[in-house]
Amino acid sequence: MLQQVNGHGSGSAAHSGESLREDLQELLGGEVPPQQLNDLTKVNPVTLETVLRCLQARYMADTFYTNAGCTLVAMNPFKPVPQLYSPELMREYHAASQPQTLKPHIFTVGEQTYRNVKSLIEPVNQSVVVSGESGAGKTWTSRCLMKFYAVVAASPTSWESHKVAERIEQRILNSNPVMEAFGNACTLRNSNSSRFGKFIQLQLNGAQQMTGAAVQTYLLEKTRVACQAPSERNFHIFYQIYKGAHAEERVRWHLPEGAAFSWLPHPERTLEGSVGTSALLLGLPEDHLLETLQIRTIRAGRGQQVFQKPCSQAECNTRRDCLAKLVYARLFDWLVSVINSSICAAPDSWTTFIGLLDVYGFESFPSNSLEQLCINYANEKLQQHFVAHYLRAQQEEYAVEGLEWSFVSYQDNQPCLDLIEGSPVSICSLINEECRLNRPSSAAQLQTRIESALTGHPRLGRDRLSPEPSFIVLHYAGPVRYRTVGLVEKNKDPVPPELTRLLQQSQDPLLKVLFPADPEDKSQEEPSGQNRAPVLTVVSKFKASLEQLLQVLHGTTPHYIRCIKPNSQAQAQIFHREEVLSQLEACGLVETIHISAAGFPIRVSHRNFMERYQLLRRLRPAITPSPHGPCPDGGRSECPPCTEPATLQGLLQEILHALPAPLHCGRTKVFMTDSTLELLERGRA
Ligand code: AOV
Ligand code: MG
Repeated sequence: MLQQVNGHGSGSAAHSGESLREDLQELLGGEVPPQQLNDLTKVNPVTLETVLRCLQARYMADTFYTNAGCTLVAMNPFKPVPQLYSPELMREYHAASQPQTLKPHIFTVGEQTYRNVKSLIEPVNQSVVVSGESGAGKTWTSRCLMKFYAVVAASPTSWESHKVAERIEQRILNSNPVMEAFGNACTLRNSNSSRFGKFIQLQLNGAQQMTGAAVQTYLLEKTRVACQAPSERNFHIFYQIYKGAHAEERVRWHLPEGAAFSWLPHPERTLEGSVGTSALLLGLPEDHLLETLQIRTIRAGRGQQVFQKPCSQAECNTRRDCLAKLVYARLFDWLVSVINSSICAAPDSWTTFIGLLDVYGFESFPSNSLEQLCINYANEKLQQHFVAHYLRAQQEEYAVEGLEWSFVSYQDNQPCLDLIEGSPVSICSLINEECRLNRPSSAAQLQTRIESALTGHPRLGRDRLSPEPSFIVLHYAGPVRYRTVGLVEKNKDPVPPELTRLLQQSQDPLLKVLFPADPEDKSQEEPSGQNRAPVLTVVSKFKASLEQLLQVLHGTTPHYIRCIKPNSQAQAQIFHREEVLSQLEACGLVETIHISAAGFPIRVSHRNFMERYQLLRRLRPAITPSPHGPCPDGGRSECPPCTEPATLQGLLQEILHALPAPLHCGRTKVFMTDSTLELLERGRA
């Protein structure tokens, strides 16, 4: 399996194939069959250093996937590896009687989830949570998994229905490039960085064929439309249109060859006079557009009289940017709804789903604002889901069920979440409070309040040398410094009602759909002071949508893929130990391996176990006699919630005696490893 390294690493990262082989042998204590390296639970002893060395050796030998107990570690190859994603290989994993025995791959996870939707694993719906920092390979992984399901869950044999199935699967896959065009952009970390979160629910019917899908998106980074950090870019779609338009389209869209646009960063070009063109393209009268951008309408005073107030140059610019963000955000939502209506299955045509979660990864830039706070907050939430679901719940359940277990301690990120979203005081609550108070010097006030209310919090830091007001959050994946200036305004995300009304008057067919006229709208102008409606802030909305997502995830059996970025230059064959180490530490991989190595990931209620494996009793002679005795607490009479103790006990005893693999009976559930489940399933089959 270890091939000669065919590239050149840099500096200390470089390794020859020979020394890697030696490393691995030393690590594993002599000549060990290569397949044992496939799972980090087999590395002995399991420490950060040994895990790191094993991953490095595998990476340099072009082996990018490694099991780590319940999770799959996916190293980004940063080069094309087409043979790793061929339809033939997909079919091989699909056809395997025990896919876990093949080389670790995302297809193993794909196949496992696909089999689980029909098995006794509770709950039946499955989810794959793909995590990792920006540029680690989450979107790539999700795309490959979708292709995998499109192949293995393709439907039926008859030509008619095959055509229908193909259409649906193809449509689902085709939605990817469209969404990436509008929602991805080049950042300092990743040239195809997802600027929105995505949860796609692949819907399956009783015969496990994909009948449709539903996409849910989370918080598009719409500020990018009007403003990008140095060396970053706007959403891909603008460059694609610019490059792909043919002559006639260029005329129609006012896109002359070599034209300059201030929102599309390009080093050589400068801008300048576009109101007329904008008005034309927006289907609005030029004077009306200009007036709305330049004059603010407000109501003030006791009688709520209407005033018109000219805007300063800076205010005009803000209104212009706001208009662009408004149009783009509605366009994106509309696009998602169009995609959903073309791929969604009829409610009665599916029974189970496999959910794929691909969100924006953890980010830390030289300057970080509300966008990064939300992105990193989402990543904290997902890490907590993992901690709660796997590291904590798994171990607590062993205790409750009466299994013998020595507790493995782990890094809990709850304190960081308390700092960000907790009550009564947290960063989010303080930002929201400043929005509500609507004070002129909100950034300074916010800085003071964070310092007075939260200083001393174990996850809050301060950069005393920082030239601007800021605070540091010590995230699970590393510290991030956030600028205070701009947070409150971005959180308010104010949309002057005149702008919406302006767009409602557009003659453009698409804008008419995006901004339908609202006959009920009486609010002709912006109310002032006390009359403002309470604002539903960006973080409040985001928090609510994250909670909804976690609810969905809680109703599924989760599977975790940890994408790791081997270097920050996006180069093949370079493994930066420090960078990988901090990613391994951040996600608690070593603890995960310890718990997985000793644990029993499969748990089935007594009743389900009975129903499914009853028939194995008749097959007893077909099962090899056991080298080990009965389970210590297996099926004894003290299984109170079991409805049929005697029968269960009998069944368990028989199976336990016959099985060459561990099976443990808890108070209400039977616990086992993947390999035991596989064995039972084979017996059944
Ligand atoms: P991300 O989704 O984790 O970042 P991507 O999935 O976009 O990262 O991966 C970044 C880049 O790495 C891709 O554009 C590919 O060039 C390369 N890459 C990733 N996985 C593979 C693979 N398996 N084989 C070959 N190349 C790969 V972000 O969305 O920024 O958090 O917001
Ligand atoms: Mg991505």
